[in-house]
Amino acid sequence: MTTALHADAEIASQPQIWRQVADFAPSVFGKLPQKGERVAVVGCGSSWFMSMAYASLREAAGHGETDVYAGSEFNYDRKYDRVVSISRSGTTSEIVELLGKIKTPSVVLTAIHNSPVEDRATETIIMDFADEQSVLQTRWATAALGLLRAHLGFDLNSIVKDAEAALASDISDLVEVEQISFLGRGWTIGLAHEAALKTRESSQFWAEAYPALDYRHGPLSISQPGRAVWAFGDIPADLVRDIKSTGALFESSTLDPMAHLIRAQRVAIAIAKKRGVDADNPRGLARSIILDK
Ligand code: F1P
Repeated sequence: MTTALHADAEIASQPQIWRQVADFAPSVFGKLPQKGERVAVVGCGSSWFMSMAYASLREAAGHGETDVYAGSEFNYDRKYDRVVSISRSGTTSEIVELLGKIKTPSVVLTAIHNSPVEDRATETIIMDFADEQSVLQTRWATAALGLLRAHLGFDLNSIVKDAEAALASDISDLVEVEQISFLGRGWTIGLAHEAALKTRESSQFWAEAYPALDYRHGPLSISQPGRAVWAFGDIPADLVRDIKSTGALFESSTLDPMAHLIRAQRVAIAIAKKRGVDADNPRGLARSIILDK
């Protein structure tokens, strides 16, 4: 399949969307957790992985203890000052249910107006300009994480050029491999999971994700010529050496890791096209997962 997908345009729009997020962000900073608050971040699928990245960044930035949960796995016995949730659709069952149950002040990031999550959350941040037509989340995920990074003091405009470089870069070698293991450390572990989800969702491709140092505790056995290991952010030199000695293609980048994720999004779509599958409508997936009661 060689036709243009919604995902192609949505991936390509990220430099512009990140600029919009940078402009929009200060208007909603007051709805986000204050420094020192004990926070839980929740989401499902891509929104969970962006939650993971944010939780790690927030705690590392000294803003306070920040736990992360898949929407279905929230620990209702723990005490938090605020719950941050991410849901593009605003209708994902686990998030709707969670926000309905908790008494803790909450804020939800969503792309949709008048959604069930808005009804239940204390505060809502709507980024309708980052919504997508593809079922596959790409620019929504980076817009949501970008907003949260901006609140932690990061200048999103400073990485727009990295996003442009990621869009212009050559991905041809990566499209040829039969398997990719994505690695990260700290906040980039969430990006590794998101990259692996993207390739699995878009084309049923075999991809895995690990904290970089844990990759040596078994999964490295997968590594061989014709497969790739992809690091988001820096990983130790001796681990790079061990990966390269397996003959796998090693991918790393000096770009900001969120911009490096754009390369993974492009690889996912290119593999889907090569396999003749529709990346906009992944097998077995809907824009929003609404569970039966
Ligand atoms: C979360 C999600 C997506 C997934 C698919 C189904 O949606 O799991 O990550 O790709 O679109 O829904 P949301 O809660 O962010 O709308």
